Amino acid sequence: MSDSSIVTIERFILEQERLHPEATGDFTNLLYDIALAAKVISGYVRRAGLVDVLGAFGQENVQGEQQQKLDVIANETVKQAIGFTGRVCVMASEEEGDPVPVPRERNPGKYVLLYDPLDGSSNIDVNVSIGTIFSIHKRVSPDGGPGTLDDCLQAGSQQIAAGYIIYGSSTVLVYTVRQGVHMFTLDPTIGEFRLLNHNIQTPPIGRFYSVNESYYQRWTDGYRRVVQQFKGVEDPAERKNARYIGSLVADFHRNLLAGGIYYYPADKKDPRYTNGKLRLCYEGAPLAFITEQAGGTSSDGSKNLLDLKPESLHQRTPMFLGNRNLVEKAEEFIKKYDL
Ligand code: FDP
Repeated sequence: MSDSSIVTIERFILEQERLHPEATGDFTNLLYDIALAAKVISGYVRRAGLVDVLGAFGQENVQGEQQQKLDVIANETVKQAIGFTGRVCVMASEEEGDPVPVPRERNPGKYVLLYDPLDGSSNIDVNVSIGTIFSIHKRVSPDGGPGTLDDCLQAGSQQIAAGYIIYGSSTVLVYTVRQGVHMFTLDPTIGEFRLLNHNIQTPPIGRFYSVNESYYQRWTDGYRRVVQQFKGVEDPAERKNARYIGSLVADFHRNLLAGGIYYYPADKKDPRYTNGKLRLCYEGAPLAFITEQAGGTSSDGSKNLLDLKPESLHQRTPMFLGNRNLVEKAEEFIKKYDL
């Protein structure tokens, strides 16, 4: 048995905290709280079909999308696991219209949590991998008072941590605190996340491209050229393999480990998606932060996603995530044909 097989997330996070003698432990505990929420959500996902958690909830979320029962359960789980601890001053969820304040009876803490409780939820009923994504900032509003919208609307470059949990063939938690990207698997026999891999670097050569090509007719010329490039239309040596699950965390995770590019373009025909479908705060910024730490990069077509300061909580943005050379190649085409 290798040593890494007995490193739990608690031990790993604690060892990282020791590198910062000034740390109060609040941040470490916030990461534990997230791991706890992940275990609870994983429990629901694993029992899907056995208990009544599948299917539509019967309401639309703030994005006008059908909420699934598991979306609602996951959202409540994160709120319950984190809202009462006094470690955050405000939260923002993809499933909620406004920032989620911490309960009145709790002292607001110094951190801000933004999260997508269950990404890819349209896949729940067909047993495809889904995920939770999170992003942590330090508050910018004065200590002690309630958190504000400004705390939530910070550029991705200001994140102090980001991560995701993928509920797939196993439950895997990936996170970064600006010191590499680390990956843990939930061991169901002991109920603990165990270290699987630390300091993950994405392979230098990207093997995959991931995009929903059924929207080809709705893309600008630049986005079409990008996909032609990855199909090897001009130069067969540039061809990549296509892989698209349609569940962002799963698509991102595969490309992080195997190398590749994920992209979700702007849609020039559907007025809801003129800036693409995915959200900057809950999807783009945290995944951009992780990809950057793993040696990749991100873009909205011309700017690094981490440099975008959101103007609203649920702002959407086109996005490219993955191997640096592939993202730069995509930017080149957008610049040449669209700008
Ligand atoms: P979903 O609507 O199932 O929640 O976050 C939005 C998202 O999933 C991503 O996980 C996924 O990559 C994308 O939508 C899939 O959208 P398309 O069906 O338009 O490709």
